[in-house]
Amino acid sequence: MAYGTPAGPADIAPYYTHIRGGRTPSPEKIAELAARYDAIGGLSPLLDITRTVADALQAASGVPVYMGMKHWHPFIDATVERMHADGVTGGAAIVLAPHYSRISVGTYIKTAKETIGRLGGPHLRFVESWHLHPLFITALADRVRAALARLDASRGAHVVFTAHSLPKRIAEFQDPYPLQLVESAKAVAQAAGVTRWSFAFQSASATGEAWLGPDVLDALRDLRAKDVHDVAVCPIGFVADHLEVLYDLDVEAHRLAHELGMRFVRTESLNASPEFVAILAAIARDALETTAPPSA
Ligand code: FEC
Repeated sequence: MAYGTPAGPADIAPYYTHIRGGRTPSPEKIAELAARYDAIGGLSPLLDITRTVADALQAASGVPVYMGMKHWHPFIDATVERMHADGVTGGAAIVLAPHYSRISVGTYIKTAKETIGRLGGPHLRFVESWHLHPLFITALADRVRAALARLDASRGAHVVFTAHSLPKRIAEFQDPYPLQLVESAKAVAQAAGVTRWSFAFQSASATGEAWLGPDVLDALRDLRAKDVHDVAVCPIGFVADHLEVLYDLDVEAHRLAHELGMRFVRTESLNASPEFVAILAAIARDALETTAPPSA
């Protein structure tokens, strides 16, 4: 399961409305979002990347792989319906986001479970988080090292790990999201032999409530004030190139770093790399091995 993305400009308004739980955004907000898609070439590559990952995983595992999206076609509920119609009785369900929050990964799972409840199957084993999977940590550590190699090591480069911000109210239900993010960042830094690193959130929405910080843009200003000139950003909360990586980091954060006189690089995303397919195959195998047989 993945986030979903508009398939064309006409989808932007209904997609945004779906993200907001059915509340239609103002024309100004829709225009702002359309401008961000324009700035990354018109569309996000997220759906294509996810489809390539699904096909590669199916080829590698020999098990049928279905793809369902949280906010656009093919929606998760339609995918579960298709699995049921195809006669699938059991399987593993993985969200392409490594860290669990009740209001992110939790809602993918809730949607799938509601559809399963309505149909009476298939029996799926849900993987809630995989943020410390050894193959994930190794793949990111390799990418951090490669990013640092593009900077001037003699100038004391700093790594900023980032993930999507969420409203601060998640603390009210002891959500594991912030802790899991720091656990991943710590493990990757250690595996890459990096000692100068920090964590920041990105992509907070202007919803009127407080969101988790520090924001990556403030983190960059802070580092510059501390005389850091070279920064590598690693979006540890995302697995693919999409709007939040290609715009919020590659355009917005990059532009700020440039204005501050800093050198800025971003780690390569896992996308449809063989390493990522291997990570998913390992997670799926573990989940399938522990799946209880479907009840008769
Ligand atoms: O490339 C694409 O077309 C899709 C990029 C995309 C990804 C993504 C991932 C996450 N989001 C998470 C939480 C929220 C919350 C709100 C929210 C709003 C948006 C908007 C767009 C958007 N998100 Fe997203 N998110 C992506 C795109 N996200 C577009 C609407 C415009 C805006 O606010 O910037 C606020 C909802 C509200 O207003 O009520 C909360 C989280 C993730 C990472 C985990 C995951 O992938 O599921 C958490 C990719």
